[in-house]
Amino acid sequence: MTREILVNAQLATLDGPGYGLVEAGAVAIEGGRIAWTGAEATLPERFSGWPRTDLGARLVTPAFIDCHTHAVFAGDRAREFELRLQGASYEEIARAGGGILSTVTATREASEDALVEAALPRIDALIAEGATTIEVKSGYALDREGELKMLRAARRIADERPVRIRTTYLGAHAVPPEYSGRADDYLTETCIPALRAADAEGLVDAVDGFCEGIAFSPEQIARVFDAARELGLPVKLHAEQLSHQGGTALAARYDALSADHVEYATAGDAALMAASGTVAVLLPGAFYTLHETQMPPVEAFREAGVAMALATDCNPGTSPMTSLLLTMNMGCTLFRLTPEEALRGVTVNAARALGLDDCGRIAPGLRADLAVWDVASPAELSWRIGFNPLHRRIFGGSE
Ligand code: DI6
Ligand code: FE
Repeated sequence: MTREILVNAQLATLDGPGYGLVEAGAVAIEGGRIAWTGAEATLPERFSGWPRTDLGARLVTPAFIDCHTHAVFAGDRAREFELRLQGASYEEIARAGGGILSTVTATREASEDALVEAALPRIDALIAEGATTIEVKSGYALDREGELKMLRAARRIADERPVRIRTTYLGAHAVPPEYSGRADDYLTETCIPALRAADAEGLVDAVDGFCEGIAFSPEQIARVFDAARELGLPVKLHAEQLSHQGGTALAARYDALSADHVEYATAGDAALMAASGTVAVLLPGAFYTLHETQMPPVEAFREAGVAMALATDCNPGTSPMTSLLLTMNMGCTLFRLTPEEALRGVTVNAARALGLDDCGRIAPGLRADLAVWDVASPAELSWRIGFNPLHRRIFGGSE
Protein backbone atom coordinates (compact mmCIF):
# COMPACT_ATOMS: atom_id res chain seq x y z
CA MET A 1 0.00 0.00 0.00
CA THR A 2 1.41 3.43 -0.94
CA ARG A 3 2.40 5.50 2.04
CA GLU A 4 3.48 9.13 2.19
CA ILE A 5 3.67 11.81 4.85
CA LEU A 6 3.38 15.44 3.82
CA VAL A 7 5.29 17.59 6.32
CA ASN A 8 6.13 21.27 6.80
CA ALA A 9 2.70 22.26 5.50
CA GLN A 10 0.15 24.89 6.44
CA LEU A 11 -3.13 23.00 6.51
CA ALA A 12 -6.57 24.47 5.89
CA THR A 13 -8.52 21.37 6.91
CA LEU A 14 -12.02 22.89 6.62
CA ASP A 15 -12.86 20.35 9.30
CA GLY A 16 -14.94 22.26 11.83
CA PRO A 17 -15.52 26.02 11.90
CA GLY A 18 -13.35 28.48 9.97
CA TYR A 19 -10.43 27.39 7.85
CA GLY A 20 -9.36 24.79 10.42
CA LEU A 21 -5.78 26.06 10.14
CA VAL A 22 -2.86 23.96 11.35
CA GLU A 23 0.58 25.61 11.14
CA ALA A 24 3.58 23.28 10.69
CA GLY A 25 1.14 20.50 9.92
CA ALA A 26 1.46 17.00 8.55
CA VAL A 27 -0.82 14.64 6.62
CA ALA A 28 -0.17 10.89 6.52
CA ILE A 29 -1.60 9.13 3.47
CA GLU A 30 -2.04 5.38 3.15
CA GLY A 31 -3.86 3.44 0.46
CA GLY A 32 -5.49 6.53 -0.99
CA ARG A 33 -6.93 7.69 2.33
CA ILE A 34 -5.86 10.16 4.98
CA ALA A 35 -4.43 8.07 7.83
CA TRP A 36 -3.60 10.94 10.18
CA THR A 37 -3.41 14.73 10.23
CA GLY A 38 -2.33 17.30 12.78
CA ALA A 39 0.67 19.32 13.95
CA GLU A 40 3.92 17.72 12.78
CA ALA A 41 5.32 17.92 16.30
CA THR A 42 2.60 15.52 17.47
CA LEU A 43 3.03 12.96 14.66
CA PRO A 44 2.67 9.52 16.32
CA GLU A 45 5.66 7.20 16.54
CA ARG A 46 4.14 4.60 14.19
CA PHE A 47 4.71 6.91 11.19
CA SER A 48 8.44 7.30 11.86
CA GLY A 49 9.68 5.11 8.99
CA TRP A 50 7.31 6.45 6.31
CA PRO A 51 8.59 8.40 3.27
CA ARG A 52 8.29 12.15 3.84
CA THR A 53 7.70 15.04 1.48
CA ASP A 54 8.67 18.50 2.72
CA LEU A 55 6.16 21.01 1.36
CA GLY A 56 8.22 24.10 2.23
CA ALA A 57 5.43 25.67 4.33
CA ARG A 58 3.02 25.64 1.38
CA LEU A 59 -0.74 25.65 1.94
CA VAL A 60 -2.62 22.35 1.71
CA THR A 61 -6.39 22.38 1.22
CA PRO A 62 -8.89 19.68 0.37
CA ALA A 63 -8.87 19.23 -3.41
CA PHE A 64 -11.52 21.27 -5.19
CA ILE A 65 -14.96 19.96 -6.07
CA ASP A 66 -16.98 21.48 -8.92
CA CYS A 67 -20.51 20.55 -7.85
CA HIS A 68 -22.44 22.05 -10.82
CA THR A 69 -21.29 21.74 -14.44
CA HIS A 70 -22.74 21.09 -17.86
CA ALA A 71 -19.25 20.18 -19.13
CA VAL A 72 -20.51 17.64 -21.70
CA PHE A 73 -21.93 19.45 -24.73
CA ALA A 74 -21.20 19.98 -28.42
CA GLY A 75 -20.82 23.19 -30.39
CA ASP A 76 -20.38 26.68 -29.01
CA ARG A 77 -22.55 29.74 -28.38
CA ALA A 78 -20.21 32.53 -29.41
CA ARG A 79 -22.85 33.87 -31.85
CA GLU A 80 -25.39 34.13 -29.04
CA PHE A 81 -22.79 35.99 -26.99
CA GLU A 82 -22.56 38.52 -29.82
CA LEU A 83 -26.37 38.81 -30.02
CA ARG A 84 -26.65 39.48 -26.31
CA LEU A 85 -24.07 42.22 -26.60
CA GLN A 86 -26.22 43.73 -29.34
CA GLY A 87 -29.11 43.90 -26.88
CA ALA A 88 -31.01 40.58 -27.07
CA SER A 89 -31.77 39.05 -23.67
CA TYR A 90 -31.06 35.42 -22.70
CA GLU A 91 -34.80 34.77 -22.41
CA GLU A 92 -35.59 36.33 -25.81
CA ILE A 93 -32.96 34.18 -27.48
CA ALA A 94 -34.33 31.08 -25.73
CA ARG A 95 -37.92 31.83 -26.77
CA ALA A 96 -36.76 32.32 -30.38
CA GLY A 97 -35.37 28.76 -30.40
CA GLY A 98 -31.73 29.68 -29.73
CA GLY A 99 -30.02 29.34 -26.38
CA ILE A 100 -30.18 25.89 -24.82
CA LEU A 101 -31.95 24.52 -27.92
CA SER A 102 -29.05 25.44 -30.22
CA THR A 103 -26.76 23.35 -28.02
CA VAL A 104 -29.38 20.58 -28.13
CA THR A 105 -29.15 20.44 -31.95
CA ALA A 106 -25.34 20.18 -31.83
CA THR A 107 -25.33 17.65 -28.99
CA ARG A 108 -27.90 15.38 -30.66
CA GLU A 109 -25.68 15.24 -33.75
CA ALA A 110 -22.47 14.47 -31.83
CA SER A 111 -21.28 10.92 -31.15
CA GLU A 112 -20.49 9.75 -27.63
CA ASP A 113 -16.79 9.78 -28.54
CA ALA A 114 -17.03 13.34 -29.82
CA LEU A 115 -18.73 14.45 -26.60
CA VAL A 116 -15.95 12.91 -24.50
CA GLU A 117 -13.28 14.55 -26.69
CA ALA A 118 -14.97 17.94 -26.44
CA ALA A 119 -15.35 17.69 -22.66
CA LEU A 120 -11.76 16.69 -21.86
CA PRO A 121 -10.14 20.13 -22.32
CA ARG A 122 -12.77 21.61 -19.96
CA ILE A 123 -12.11 18.89 -17.41
CA ASP A 124 -8.34 19.36 -17.83
CA ALA A 125 -8.69 23.06 -17.03
CA LEU A 126 -10.53 22.22 -13.80
CA ILE A 127 -7.98 19.52 -12.88
CA ALA A 128 -5.13 21.99 -13.48
CA GLU A 129 -6.56 24.10 -10.66
CA GLY A 130 -6.78 21.23 -8.19
CA ALA A 131 -10.22 19.74 -8.83
CA THR A 132 -10.60 16.01 -8.17
CA THR A 133 -14.40 15.65 -8.14
CA ILE A 134 -16.60 17.12 -10.88
CA GLU A 135 -20.34 16.88 -11.30
CA VAL A 136 -21.59 16.69 -14.90
CA LYS A 137 -25.22 17.07 -15.98
CA SER A 138 -27.08 15.76 -18.99
CA GLY A 139 -29.83 17.97 -20.45
CA TYR A 140 -28.57 18.96 -23.89
CA ALA A 141 -30.14 16.10 -25.85
CA LEU A 142 -33.65 15.93 -24.39
CA ASP A 143 -34.40 12.62 -26.05
CA ARG A 144 -33.93 9.20 -24.58
CA GLU A 145 -30.89 7.98 -26.51
CA GLY A 146 -29.22 11.37 -26.44
CA GLU A 147 -29.55 11.80 -22.69
CA LEU A 148 -28.11 8.32 -22.15
CA LYS A 149 -25.29 9.18 -24.57
CA MET A 150 -24.45 12.31 -22.57
CA LEU A 151 -24.38 10.42 -19.27
CA ARG A 152 -22.23 7.64 -20.72
CA ALA A 153 -19.84 10.26 -22.10
CA ALA A 154 -19.69 11.92 -18.67
CA ARG A 155 -18.91 8.62 -16.95
CA ARG A 156 -16.18 7.87 -19.50
CA ILE A 157 -14.29 11.01 -18.51
CA ALA A 158 -13.22 9.15 -15.36
CA ASP A 159 -11.56 6.47 -17.54
CA GLU A 160 -9.63 9.12 -19.43
CA ARG A 161 -8.49 11.31 -16.55
CA PRO A 162 -7.64 10.92 -12.82
CA VAL A 163 -10.87 12.49 -11.59
CA ARG A 164 -14.11 11.45 -9.92
CA ILE A 165 -17.24 12.22 -11.94
CA ARG A 166 -20.73 12.47 -10.44
CA THR A 167 -23.50 12.40 -13.01
CA THR A 168 -26.79 14.26 -12.76
CA TYR A 169 -29.79 13.60 -14.98
CA LEU A 170 -31.17 16.93 -16.24
CA GLY A 171 -33.81 15.80 -18.73
CA ALA A 172 -36.05 18.60 -17.45
CA HIS A 173 -33.69 21.30 -18.70
CA ALA A 174 -35.80 22.63 -21.59
CA VAL A 175 -38.76 21.54 -23.67
CA PRO A 176 -37.36 20.13 -26.95
CA PRO A 177 -38.72 21.55 -30.24
CA GLU A 178 -40.75 18.44 -31.10
CA TYR A 179 -42.73 18.97 -27.88
CA SER A 180 -43.06 22.74 -28.18
CA GLY A 181 -46.05 23.86 -26.07
CA ARG A 182 -46.47 20.32 -24.68
CA ALA A 183 -44.14 20.27 -21.70
CA ASP A 184 -46.22 17.74 -19.77
CA ASP A 185 -46.24 15.32 -22.70
CA TYR A 186 -42.45 15.64 -22.89
CA LEU A 187 -42.19 14.70 -19.22
CA THR A 188 -44.59 11.75 -19.54
CA GLU A 189 -43.37 10.30 -22.81
CA THR A 190 -39.66 11.08 -22.81
CA CYS A 191 -38.10 12.75 -19.79
CA ILE A 192 -39.33 10.41 -17.05
CA PRO A 193 -38.97 7.14 -19.06
CA ALA A 194 -35.43 8.22 -20.05
CA LEU A 195 -34.63 8.82 -16.37
CA ARG A 196 -35.75 5.28 -15.56
CA ALA A 197 -33.66 3.88 -18.44
CA ALA A 198 -30.59 5.85 -17.37
CA ASP A 199 -30.99 4.70 -13.78
CA ALA A 200 -31.37 1.08 -14.89
CA GLU A 201 -27.97 1.45 -16.58
CA GLY A 202 -26.47 2.87 -13.39
CA LEU A 203 -25.80 6.22 -15.03
CA VAL A 204 -27.47 8.55 -12.52
CA ASP A 205 -26.20 9.85 -9.18
CA ALA A 206 -28.80 12.63 -8.82
CA VAL A 207 -31.73 14.24 -10.65
CA ASP A 208 -31.96 17.95 -11.50
CA GLY A 209 -34.39 20.26 -13.31
CA PHE A 210 -34.68 23.85 -14.52
CA CYS A 211 -37.58 25.54 -12.75
CA GLU A 212 -38.12 28.78 -14.65
CA GLY A 213 -40.62 30.66 -16.82
CA ILE A 214 -38.70 29.54 -19.94
CA ALA A 215 -38.48 25.93 -18.73
CA PHE A 216 -40.64 23.98 -16.21
CA SER A 217 -43.09 24.99 -13.47
CA PRO A 218 -42.78 23.74 -9.88
CA GLU A 219 -45.72 21.36 -10.53
CA GLN A 220 -43.93 19.88 -13.54
CA ILE A 221 -40.63 19.56 -11.66
CA ALA A 222 -42.52 17.79 -8.85
CA ARG A 223 -43.47 15.06 -11.32
CA VAL A 224 -39.79 14.50 -12.14
CA PHE A 225 -38.88 14.55 -8.45
CA ASP A 226 -41.59 11.95 -7.72
CA ALA A 227 -40.01 9.68 -10.33
CA ALA A 228 -36.58 10.27 -8.76
CA ARG A 229 -37.94 9.45 -5.33
CA GLU A 230 -39.40 6.17 -6.63
CA LEU A 231 -35.92 5.25 -7.86
CA GLY A 232 -34.31 6.31 -4.58
CA LEU A 233 -32.30 9.07 -6.27
CA PRO A 234 -31.51 12.41 -4.58
CA VAL A 235 -32.65 15.62 -6.27
CA LYS A 236 -31.32 19.13 -6.83
CA LEU A 237 -32.77 22.06 -8.74
CA HIS A 238 -31.92 25.11 -10.86
CA ALA A 239 -34.18 27.46 -8.92
CA GLU A 240 -35.00 31.18 -8.84
CA GLN A 241 -32.28 32.06 -11.37
CA LEU A 242 -34.15 34.61 -13.49
CA SER A 243 -37.36 35.03 -11.48
CA HIS A 244 -39.06 33.72 -8.34
CA GLN A 245 -41.07 30.61 -9.26
CA GLY A 246 -41.15 28.70 -5.97
CA GLY A 247 -38.55 26.13 -7.02
CA THR A 248 -36.51 26.53 -3.86
CA ALA A 249 -39.47 25.73 -1.62
CA LEU A 250 -40.23 22.73 -3.81
CA ALA A 251 -36.61 21.55 -3.59
CA ALA A 252 -36.69 21.88 0.19
CA ARG A 253 -39.93 19.88 0.31
CA TYR A 254 -38.14 17.02 -1.46
CA ASP A 255 -35.08 17.32 0.84
CA ALA A 256 -32.99 18.31 -2.17
CA LEU A 257 -29.22 18.13 -1.89
CA SER A 258 -29.03 21.63 -3.33
CA ALA A 259 -30.91 24.53 -4.86
CA ASP A 260 -28.71 26.22 -7.44
CA HIS A 261 -28.43 29.84 -8.66
CA VAL A 262 -31.10 31.08 -6.18
CA GLU A 263 -30.60 34.78 -6.97
CA TYR A 264 -34.34 35.43 -6.51
CA ALA A 265 -34.71 33.27 -3.38
CA THR A 266 -36.17 35.00 -0.31
CA ALA A 267 -35.45 34.88 3.41
CA GLY A 268 -38.46 32.54 3.68
CA ASP A 269 -36.85 30.22 1.13
CA ALA A 270 -33.62 30.33 3.13
CA ALA A 271 -35.46 29.17 6.25
CA LEU A 272 -36.98 26.22 4.34
CA MET A 273 -33.57 25.28 2.93
CA ALA A 274 -31.98 25.41 6.37
CA ALA A 275 -34.68 23.08 7.71
CA SER A 276 -34.17 20.53 4.92
CA GLY A 277 -30.36 20.82 4.91
CA THR A 278 -30.43 21.93 1.27
CA VAL A 279 -27.18 23.59 0.14
CA ALA A 280 -27.36 26.90 -1.80
CA VAL A 281 -25.08 26.48 -4.82
CA LEU A 282 -24.09 29.96 -6.00
CA LEU A 283 -23.01 30.34 -9.62
CA PRO A 284 -21.36 33.73 -10.10
CA GLY A 285 -20.19 32.88 -13.62
CA ALA A 286 -23.79 32.85 -14.88
CA PHE A 287 -24.66 36.00 -12.92
CA TYR A 288 -21.65 37.72 -14.50
CA THR A 289 -22.24 36.48 -18.05
CA LEU A 290 -25.91 37.50 -18.03
CA HIS A 291 -25.16 40.92 -16.48
CA GLU A 292 -27.59 40.03 -13.70
CA THR A 293 -28.14 42.53 -10.92
CA GLN A 294 -30.29 40.49 -8.52
CA MET A 295 -27.88 39.18 -5.87
CA PRO A 296 -28.52 35.87 -4.11
CA PRO A 297 -29.66 36.50 -0.51
CA VAL A 298 -26.28 35.69 1.03
CA GLU A 299 -27.00 37.43 4.32
CA ALA A 300 -30.28 35.50 4.70
CA PHE A 301 -28.43 32.24 3.98
CA ARG A 302 -25.86 33.12 6.66
CA GLU A 303 -28.52 34.03 9.21
CA ALA A 304 -30.55 30.89 8.54
CA GLY A 305 -27.44 28.68 8.57
CA VAL A 306 -27.76 27.52 4.95
CA ALA A 307 -24.47 26.02 3.68
CA MET A 308 -23.27 27.84 0.55
CA ALA A 309 -21.31 26.15 -2.24
CA LEU A 310 -19.74 27.73 -5.32
CA ALA A 311 -19.47 26.12 -8.75
CA THR A 312 -18.52 27.06 -12.31
CA ASP A 313 -21.88 26.11 -13.94
CA CYS A 314 -19.55 25.38 -16.90
CA ASN A 315 -21.92 25.56 -19.88
CA PRO A 316 -21.78 27.12 -23.36
CA GLY A 317 -24.60 29.62 -22.82
CA THR A 318 -24.53 31.35 -19.48
CA SER A 319 -21.18 30.43 -17.97
CA PRO A 320 -18.47 29.37 -20.42
CA MET A 321 -16.09 29.10 -17.47
CA THR A 322 -13.70 26.36 -16.42
CA SER A 323 -12.00 27.95 -13.42
CA LEU A 324 -12.93 27.37 -9.79
CA LEU A 325 -10.30 29.92 -8.70
CA LEU A 326 -12.05 32.58 -10.80
CA THR A 327 -15.39 31.35 -9.42
CA MET A 328 -14.07 31.95 -5.89
CA ASN A 329 -12.90 35.43 -6.81
CA MET A 330 -16.27 36.22 -8.38
CA GLY A 331 -18.09 34.78 -5.37
CA CYS A 332 -16.22 37.24 -3.17
CA THR A 333 -16.30 40.28 -5.44
CA LEU A 334 -19.79 39.89 -6.94
CA PHE A 335 -21.64 38.16 -4.07
CA ARG A 336 -19.56 39.48 -1.16
CA LEU A 337 -18.67 36.07 0.19
CA THR A 338 -15.67 35.99 2.47
CA PRO A 339 -12.60 34.12 1.15
CA GLU A 340 -13.29 31.55 3.85
CA GLU A 341 -16.84 31.03 2.55
CA ALA A 342 -15.46 30.81 -0.99
CA LEU A 343 -13.02 28.06 0.01
CA ARG A 344 -15.73 26.19 1.93
CA GLY A 345 -17.88 26.61 -1.18
CA VAL A 346 -15.55 24.60 -3.43
CA THR A 347 -14.64 21.96 -0.81
CA VAL A 348 -16.74 20.93 2.18
CA ASN A 349 -20.02 22.50 1.04
CA ALA A 350 -19.56 21.35 -2.55
CA ALA A 351 -19.20 17.79 -1.23
CA ARG A 352 -22.48 18.22 0.66
CA ALA A 353 -24.20 19.52 -2.47
CA LEU A 354 -23.26 16.20 -4.11
CA GLY A 355 -24.22 14.08 -1.10
CA LEU A 356 -20.59 13.00 -0.59
CA ASP A 357 -19.11 12.57 2.88
CA ASP A 358 -15.73 11.09 1.96
CA CYS A 359 -14.10 14.25 0.58
CA GLY A 360 -14.05 18.05 0.93
CA ARG A 361 -12.17 18.14 4.24
CA ILE A 362 -8.77 17.04 5.53
CA ALA A 363 -9.60 14.47 8.18
CA PRO A 364 -8.62 10.87 8.97
CA GLY A 365 -10.51 8.26 6.96
CA LEU A 366 -11.42 10.58 4.09
CA ARG A 367 -10.07 10.23 0.57
CA ALA A 368 -6.59 11.71 0.15
CA ASP A 369 -7.83 14.29 -2.36
CA LEU A 370 -5.63 17.30 -1.66
CA ALA A 371 -4.32 20.45 -3.30
CA VAL A 372 -0.94 22.00 -2.45
CA TRP A 373 -0.66 25.72 -3.22
CA ASP A 374 2.20 28.17 -3.60
CA VAL A 375 0.49 30.76 -1.41
CA ALA A 376 1.06 32.18 2.06
CA SER A 377 -2.58 32.21 3.20
CA PRO A 378 -5.91 30.71 2.11
CA ALA A 379 -7.39 34.13 1.26
CA GLU A 380 -4.85 34.38 -1.58
CA LEU A 381 -6.77 31.71 -3.48
CA SER A 382 -9.76 34.06 -3.84
CA TRP A 383 -7.78 37.27 -4.08
CA ARG A 384 -5.91 36.84 -7.34
CA ILE A 385 -7.56 36.98 -10.77
CA GLY A 386 -6.44 34.69 -13.58
CA PHE A 387 -3.45 33.25 -11.72
CA ASN A 388 -3.04 29.60 -10.83
CA PRO A 389 -0.78 28.92 -7.83
CA LEU A 390 -1.33 25.12 -7.76
CA HIS A 391 1.89 23.31 -6.80
CA ARG A 392 0.60 19.74 -6.67
CA ARG A 393 -2.71 17.90 -6.85
CA ILE A 394 -3.19 14.61 -5.02
CA PHE A 395 -6.07 12.38 -6.18
CA GLY A 396 -6.77 9.37 -3.98
CA GLY A 397 -3.21 9.53 -2.66
CA SER A 398 -1.55 9.71 -6.11
CA GLU A 399 -0.59 12.47 -8.53
N1 DI6 B 1 -29.26 27.40 -16.07
C1 DI6 B 1 -28.05 27.67 -16.53
O1 DI6 B 1 -27.34 28.53 -16.12
C2 DI6 B 1 -27.72 26.73 -17.59
N2 DI6 B 1 -28.85 25.86 -17.56
C3 DI6 B 1 -29.71 26.30 -16.69
O2 DI6 B 1 -30.76 25.76 -16.48
C4 DI6 B 1 -27.63 27.41 -18.92
C5 DI6 B 1 -27.71 26.46 -20.04
C6 DI6 B 1 -27.53 27.10 -21.39
O3 DI6 B 1 -27.84 28.28 -21.61
O4 DI6 B 1 -27.04 26.36 -22.26
FE1 FE C 1 -26.62 25.07 -14.59
